[in-house]
Amino acid sequence: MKKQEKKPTKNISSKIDDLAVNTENGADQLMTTNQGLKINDNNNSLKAGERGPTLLEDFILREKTTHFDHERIPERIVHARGSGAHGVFKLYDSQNKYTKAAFLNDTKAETPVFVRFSTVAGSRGSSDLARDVRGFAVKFYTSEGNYDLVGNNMPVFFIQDAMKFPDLVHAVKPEPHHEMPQAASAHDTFWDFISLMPESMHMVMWQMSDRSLPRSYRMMEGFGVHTFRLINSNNESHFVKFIWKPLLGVHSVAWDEAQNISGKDPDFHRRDLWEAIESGNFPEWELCLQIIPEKDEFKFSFDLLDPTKLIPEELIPVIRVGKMTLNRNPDNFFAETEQIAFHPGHIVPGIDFSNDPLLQGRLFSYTDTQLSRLGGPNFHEIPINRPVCPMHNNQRDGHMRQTINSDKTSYHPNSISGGAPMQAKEAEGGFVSHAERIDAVKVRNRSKSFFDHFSQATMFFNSQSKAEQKHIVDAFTFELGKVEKVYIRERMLGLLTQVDKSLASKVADGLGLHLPKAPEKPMNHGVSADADVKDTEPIHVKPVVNHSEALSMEGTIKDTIKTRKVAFLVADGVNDDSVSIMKKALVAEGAMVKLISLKQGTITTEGGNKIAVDGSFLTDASVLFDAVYIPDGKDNITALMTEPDSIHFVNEAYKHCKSIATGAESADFLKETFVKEIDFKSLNMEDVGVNIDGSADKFIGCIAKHRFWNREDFRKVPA
Ligand code: HDE
Repeated sequence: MKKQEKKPTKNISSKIDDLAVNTENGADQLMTTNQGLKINDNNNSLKAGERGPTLLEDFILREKTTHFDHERIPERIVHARGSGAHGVFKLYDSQNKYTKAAFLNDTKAETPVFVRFSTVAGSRGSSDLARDVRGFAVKFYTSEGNYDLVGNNMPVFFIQDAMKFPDLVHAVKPEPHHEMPQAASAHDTFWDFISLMPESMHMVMWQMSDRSLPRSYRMMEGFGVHTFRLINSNNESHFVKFIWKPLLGVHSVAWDEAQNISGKDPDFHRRDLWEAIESGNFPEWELCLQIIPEKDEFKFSFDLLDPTKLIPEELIPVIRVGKMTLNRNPDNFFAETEQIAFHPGHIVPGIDFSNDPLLQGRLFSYTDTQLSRLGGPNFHEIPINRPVCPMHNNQRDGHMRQTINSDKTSYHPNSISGGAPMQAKEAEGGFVSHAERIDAVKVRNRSKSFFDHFSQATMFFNSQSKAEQKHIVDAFTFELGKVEKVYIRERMLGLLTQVDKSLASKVADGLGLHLPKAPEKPMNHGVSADADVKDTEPIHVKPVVNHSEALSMEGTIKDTIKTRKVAFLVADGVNDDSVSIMKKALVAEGAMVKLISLKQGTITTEGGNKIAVDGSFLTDASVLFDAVYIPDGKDNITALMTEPDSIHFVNEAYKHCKSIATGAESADFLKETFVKEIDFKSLNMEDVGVNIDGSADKFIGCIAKHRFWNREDFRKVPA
């Protein structure tokens, strides 16, 4: 793969590059100790005689070993596994009506960004394809300081109050007695907690949907989740929700496929992001805002401060305000992706917080966690975390301090340094918190406006396509099927009846259980310690919108095959034109083609040409591709027909509802596969994503549709 020329994203990159050390072409660079002493022998330790014991004196061995022994830092308590990239954000139109934030005012500015995508529950070395929420954290290096939009790929969260976060994370992480299962929510402690926390039902619907199995980080939405505030230069405030929309559309894989990918390539998403950027296919998202005037704060049947609620786009449309493009891979995973420190409290003038109790709790946690993860209070000096604007204050010293402050004063006010650094007036860009009027009694309580736990869960379910609903039923049946304690399964069924009766009864059927007559009481163990739980019972309201189109992936962008991976199954005797014409057509549309054969090396075509293959049935699998094509050529077909791995390859692609194409001659191959089960007499082949006439146009149209989930209605294919 051609390495892209480095495209530095201005300030942040040049700052990092200043400190970058690259020994790749350093033929004249001699190896030294960390003190600069040239090393003469890096193969042997210092011993008393050739066969004697190693001497304690060997400071070179000790320095090397000591550094190695301390190369690991604690992984993130959540979101430990992640992948990052550099890029830029460009604004379409000034948003000065709503905010004074410079990067949302200046349409000429190219704001450098670093994005880190992550799974939540798994460890650093876990698989990318776990059924999980994905983190979507963006650091904007703005002219007014770093702004972090630390979101997820789902618009709501499990809990309403930060007080419950350690409980939630303890419940989902591997169980403490045997540290199982890794990167999975399908176990007793998670569902025990969820079944006692009705407020989590909306989020759990998202988590059990295909949204938790993205095809690619590049094909995920991002959400700020909480309601924030935008403040304009007149100090007027609007509430806002932040959303990222990917220009390639929102797409997912099948659960069976996800499990196979975890084995075949646990780095599937990381590799996908890396390769897309290296090959110049820069991922893009539009930043969208949902703006709510202050006067409308109480207009909705749900509370804007409740992070288990979204605002349907039917009620508040999204405004697309700018585009983010990721255009450069990190130079060093540890230095950048691992050491980046996000914080929802990193804001700039023009952006402020709402009183969402989950957001408020996050404001403490993120700095605190970096103290142990990155080893002290100076993590802002790590190159990836530095702001690109000037930074001065009187904070000093601490572990691993990099800055050498040469001035005498480190206090304010002072006269010795002429009063510097001075406080910035508001007109000079000084940050002033929004002057929200608060006149309240100090309480440890939850607002009753947070007590509707089901209506949006129902709205989400109603908004899904038939196939998506089926996947949700399957996901609940799988996850609860892994729960050992039957009373937890039953309690969950009780909650599901509150979301949708048909969903609950299908899951009950799959688990071989009866639906409970009524959900277990009290339902709100999570909300109040009060013995009289009457007041804390969830309330039932009708979904504010019955069907919200943006919640389903069915209607997403499906007009491009850019970066889609297509496997050509080939063997000796393959027809030259059948390969080259199809390949040319697909590549012209931006797809990536790989020739897969019985073994690696070269094959000889019908025309006697030798062509190199890109992989074999041993190194590659259908789950790593979006579509599969079997070109013409008599000998090619005979060889493939007698190879069980090629038949499995197509059967699996068929099972995962991917596009399959053949030439007119190679259509015979499909007789050996489950494709033969389709009743083509009553169905149009393109409606089920199978093309047997070698037409590139039809194949391209089908690949763009992503998947043909309707195939799941036909005969089931064994894995
Ligand atoms: Fe986080 N979260 N979180 N979170 N979160 C962390 O910070 C926390 C929440 C999110 O790529 C930690 O540096 C609390 C919601 C992302 O580095 C930690 C609460 C949302 C990332 C932490 C929440 C998120 C984190 C772990 C409830 C979506 C990864 C390591 C009050 C809007 C950022 C770290 C990256 C990471 C705390 C809830 C998103 C422990 C206390 C809601 C994307 O500080």
